Amino acid sequence: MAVTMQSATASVSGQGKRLGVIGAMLAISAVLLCPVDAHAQAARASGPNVLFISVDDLNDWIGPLGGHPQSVTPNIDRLARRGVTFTRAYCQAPSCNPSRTSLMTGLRPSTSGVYNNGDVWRKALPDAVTLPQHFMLHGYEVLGGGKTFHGPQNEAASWEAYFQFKGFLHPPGKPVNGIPRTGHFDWSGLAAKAAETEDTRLAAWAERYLSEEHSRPFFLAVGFYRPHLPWYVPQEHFDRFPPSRIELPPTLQGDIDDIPKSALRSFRDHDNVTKHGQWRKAVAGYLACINYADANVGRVLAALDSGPHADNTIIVLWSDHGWQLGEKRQWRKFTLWERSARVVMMLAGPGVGAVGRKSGRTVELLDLYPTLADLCGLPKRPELDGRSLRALLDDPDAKWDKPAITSIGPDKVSVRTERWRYSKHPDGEELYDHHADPYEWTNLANKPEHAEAKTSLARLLPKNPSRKQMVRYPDLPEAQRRLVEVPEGRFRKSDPSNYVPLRETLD
Ligand SMILES: [Ca+2]
Repeated sequence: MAVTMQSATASVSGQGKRLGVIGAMLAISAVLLCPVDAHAQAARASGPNVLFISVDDLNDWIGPLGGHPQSVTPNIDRLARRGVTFTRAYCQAPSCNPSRTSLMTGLRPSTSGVYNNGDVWRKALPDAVTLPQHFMLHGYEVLGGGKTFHGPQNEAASWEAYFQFKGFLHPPGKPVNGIPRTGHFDWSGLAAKAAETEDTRLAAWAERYLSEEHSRPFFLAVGFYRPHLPWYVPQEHFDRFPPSRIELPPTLQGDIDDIPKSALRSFRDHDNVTKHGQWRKAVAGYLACINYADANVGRVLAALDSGPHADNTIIVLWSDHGWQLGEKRQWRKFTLWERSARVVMMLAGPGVGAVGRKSGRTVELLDLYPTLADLCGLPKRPELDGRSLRALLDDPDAKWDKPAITSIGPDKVSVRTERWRYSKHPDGEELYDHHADPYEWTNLANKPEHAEAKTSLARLLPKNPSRKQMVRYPDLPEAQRRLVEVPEGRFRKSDPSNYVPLRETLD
């Protein structure tokens, strides 16, 4: 941290000066906020490297999870063949900030009180040692890029160096889909080459790092942004998915009739999509973005494989939550159903013995923190809510009794076991039997024959979930916003022009 503050003041360019001053202030505030000991980096790490790749808003439409029969993800498929894929992995909250906060701090939303995108997680958890900080404390070189924490709430104190997105390309004349006042709920091919797009530039940055020797083991977080909206990626990816041949996700007439009202969000997106004849085009757009994301993942993995760290690097691939494309007339995330709560979670490399296997145990994104600490020989942090997956990485069918919990708030929460999903809302309940009903079409919550199952599932929900009052990001004074913007002076070895504030609002 002391190193950070020195370098943060040593900027040169005009913009650099501005960022340098802000950076110095931020570094000071970060030091105040962050309990990481300044001398702890003297510790020598000897564990394997970690390549920690995330894909924003990616649901289960990848080859190994089989969520959509037409998805094309050859690189992710290859990764599945060299590691373990968790087929029942779930987010702890179905939106970016609370999900990422939970993963990065190892704490449930019901512990932290961080349930919403606008909740300022660092104010809620001033003493939390984040996953990257835990690695930093134990001698790792810790770098990040793209979207790791929720965009506006990234923090300097968790990274030694960061690749910041500059701004994303948009097609001329957007919005393209013809939906009035659609904002970023839009889809289109771009005339640009992949190398000009932000995610591919991020991949190139990671590729360069992976091709070099480093004096310490590293923890490298690479956070791809698409398929987050808007769905603008190079046209070649759209060309693979002609809308006329695209299959829609399975739906059932009357499906929502047996659901508590508060479980559903607005039908506005779905009404717009159907009215403007965009359903197949939207599904094609999402598949195109997944295909683009897969290509970027492939670039990074190829660089790892051809570089000096190929044999000593744990690979993790994860997504922060799922995404709905018209199931139950819903779009986006923010719901407690399978398509919104199920995530991508795959591990490969040293410590992952069950090569090419799948595990159907119910696991959670917040298990990644204790798992990576375990695999790398770092001390356990007793405050964490998750559990190391190590046993499942050797035997995917090993005994396991932990269900997966997903929360939208203290009173909107869902538990998933291998067979059941039970959700509690302020105005009712849902119970689905996944053995018989993979699309969660028939709510069994009011069936007397399932009363016992329901009671035992309800017991698995968090007790006394946090109702702490959160500081909201929009209420932060201007000087504290981007409290976490990474100061330019911290970056090493890379083009400083990368390190400018985000221009697109991230949600
Ligand atoms: Ca239903």
